[in-house]
Amino acid sequence: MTTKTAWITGATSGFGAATVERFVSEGWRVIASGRRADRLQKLVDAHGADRVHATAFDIRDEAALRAAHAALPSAFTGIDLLVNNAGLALGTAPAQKADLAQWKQMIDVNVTALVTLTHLLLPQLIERRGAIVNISSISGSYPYPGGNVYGGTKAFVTHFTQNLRTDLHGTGVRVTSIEPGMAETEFTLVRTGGDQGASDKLYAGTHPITATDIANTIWWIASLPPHLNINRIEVMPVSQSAAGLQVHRG
Ligand code: NDP
Ligand code: 8X3
Repeated sequence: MTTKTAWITGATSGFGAATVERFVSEGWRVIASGRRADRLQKLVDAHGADRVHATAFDIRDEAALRAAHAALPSAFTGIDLLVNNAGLALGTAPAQKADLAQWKQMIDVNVTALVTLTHLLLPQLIERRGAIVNISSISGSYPYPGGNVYGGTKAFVTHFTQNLRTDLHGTGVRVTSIEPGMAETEFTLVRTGGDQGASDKLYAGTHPITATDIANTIWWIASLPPHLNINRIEVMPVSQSAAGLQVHRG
């Protein structure tokens, strides 16, 4: 059987790191990207350079992204699956109190970098009848206080995914949006600027989604027979559900 290759962005932590483990354990080669080179190196040390190619760069830097692609070792150049996972939320303030720089950073990573890498890889994904899995979020479907631009970026990811699917009609390329709810990773630590207490408090007693749960979901989608496409999948912990609208009486 030919060894397949996945490019997994945001591989230094959370969903991305767990997905690297799952795909390597299934015999795939993985291109693992993220900014923290030390964490990527640990993946290489654990699995070997023939299985994991680590490439450390800031995904907002288009020149660095293109250079990373151009520098792929020959064994990793045939990419069968792109997992657009790198992303972040910054801040929980209402829009009127939010930091514009944080809004722009979320758009740069969650939207601009995602479409840039997708555009770069589309020709070979079409050639190989490959697949794209975009990590969106329930925040793209359900508004919540303080979700403002983060939810907006994920609504983009969800809809871009479905538009990609339409454009790729007939190519054999599979495209999926995964929309997870509350999952315990470094997500809230990042969102709160490093407040471990706030992160622990959010997840306490909730039995949230784990990174492994999402890695298993990505693996399930990727390992389905090639005539099946999961368009979108929303995943929540049992402890989370949608709540109603709000009314202000002045
Ligand atoms: P983590 O914070 O644990 O992981 C985020 C990953 O994104 C890290 O590997 C980080 O790498 C990478 N990343 C962030 N900014 C950049 C950048 N500028 N350049 C390169 N890589 C970057 O969070 P999760 O695993 O939870 O998040 C993964 C995805 O899942 C995100 O898109 C997130 O929005 C989404 N999501 C998360 C949910 C949750 O509740 N946890 C629920 C729904 C969706 P590094 O810092 O090393 O660069
Ligand atoms: C992360 C899920 O609900 O914290 O995308 O926005 S949520």
